[in-house]
Amino acid sequence: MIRAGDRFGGVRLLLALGLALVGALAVQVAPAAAAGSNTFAGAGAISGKELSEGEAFGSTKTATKEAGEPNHAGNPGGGSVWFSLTLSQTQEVEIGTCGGFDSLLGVYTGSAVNELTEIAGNDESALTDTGCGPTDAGVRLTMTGGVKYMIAVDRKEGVTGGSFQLQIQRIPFNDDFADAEVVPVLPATLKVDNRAATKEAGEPAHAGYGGDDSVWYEWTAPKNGLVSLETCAAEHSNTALAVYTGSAVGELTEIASNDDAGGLCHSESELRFEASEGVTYMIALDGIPDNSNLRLWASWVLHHTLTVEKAGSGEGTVSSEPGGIECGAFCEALFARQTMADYYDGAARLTATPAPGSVFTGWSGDADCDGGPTVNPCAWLMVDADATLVATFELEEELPKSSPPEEGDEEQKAGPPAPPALDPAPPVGRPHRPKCRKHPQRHGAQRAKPCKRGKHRSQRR
Ligand SMILES: [Ca+2]
Ligand SMILES: [Ca+2]
Ligand SMILES: [Ca+2]
Ligand SMILES: [Ca+2]
Repeated sequence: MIRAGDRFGGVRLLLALGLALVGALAVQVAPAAAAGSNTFAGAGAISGKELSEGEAFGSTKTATKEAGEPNHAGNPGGGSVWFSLTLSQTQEVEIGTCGGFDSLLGVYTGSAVNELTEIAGNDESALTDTGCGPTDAGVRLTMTGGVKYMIAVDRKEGVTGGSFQLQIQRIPFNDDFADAEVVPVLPATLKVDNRAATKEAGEPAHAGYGGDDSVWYEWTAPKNGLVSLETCAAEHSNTALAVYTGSAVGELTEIASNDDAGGLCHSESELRFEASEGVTYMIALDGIPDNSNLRLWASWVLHHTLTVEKAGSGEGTVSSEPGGIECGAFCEALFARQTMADYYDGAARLTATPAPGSVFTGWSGDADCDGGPTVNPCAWLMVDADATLVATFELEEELPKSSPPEEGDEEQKAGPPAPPALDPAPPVGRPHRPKCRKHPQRHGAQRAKPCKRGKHRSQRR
């Protein structure tokens, strides 16, 4: 069945700088649920929506065969229904019928029913990605952009016809290892409809995953560094990821792989690997043929230096979790945003501890603390740069004292403004989190925890 793809509305803030490949393909084609026609001349035009959502329908029940009409798939048939399809660019596609009867399929070019050139025909489909039953018909062919193709669905001779769906899926350009899509620069979001992708002879099971709907990416590291790959934004998808070196699909060396990342990623995938300058990595993305809108997010794992400074009349220390900063003595450390959790929990947590007689009054500098400048500890939301965090400690005795106002003496009692009230520190392990977001890392505001999701589609089956 062709399924409506998951929709994504947001755009990752981080992509603004380095996004290179978003949707390598935008084939404007097919079906706003086009209806077939009994006559060749009235063929239902499949158009108006992306091919990935393509679906057309009709019924052969009362349809007839026209004078001069060819036998579809070599069978006399008797009740044909016609569609036309013109792609904007050349594309390999899979076309299949899905009905409750023994169907035939024919694809032609030509402008008259008695003057057609057969491009493809089929009776019983061996295709697994389209077609619903053993008597459904399906073909895989390359359609040339700008050419009008005529598609006939017929009922087999002597068979009672009925209603059917005509399913059209595009074959991803990077289905085969040899056609891997080159990823020129990180970070990148790689979008693909893998429903009609296939498994090649000799291709390994990625992360041990039994899927056979792989697409390939090729990326050459411009420098040494830690790289992150994840599909976690493609909600309700069961994916597998694997990274290899090697020049043939049957002779690969696995570098890293993951099937189910678990946690917030559910059955989607997430992995990291140490990339070496100049080495070409082959990345396989596999998944159940269930999502026309898979997305692979590839990025460097960010490492940035956080520098802590102290200000104010008081004394105190600042320490970090993970370790690295014990300021006074060590006021600078390198931190990595290692996991999905770091997107909203902060790359490091900085705790300010005032010395006796001093009070911590807040954070400043260009480091962004989750929850605001007075929450202690500070969960540092690393974005894409080194940052400085200033902890201010004031001597308790120098802080203005507040006293209850006396009646009729407001003006005299109005002293200097009171220091900012400290927000209560959140309990350890439960940092402040605003409302949830479906795709936190694609909103740039990396403070919100992803919303809880329901059971995965595959788990509901
Ligand atoms: Ca007909
Ligand atoms: Ca058939
Ligand atoms: Ca493949
Ligand atoms: Ca998985």
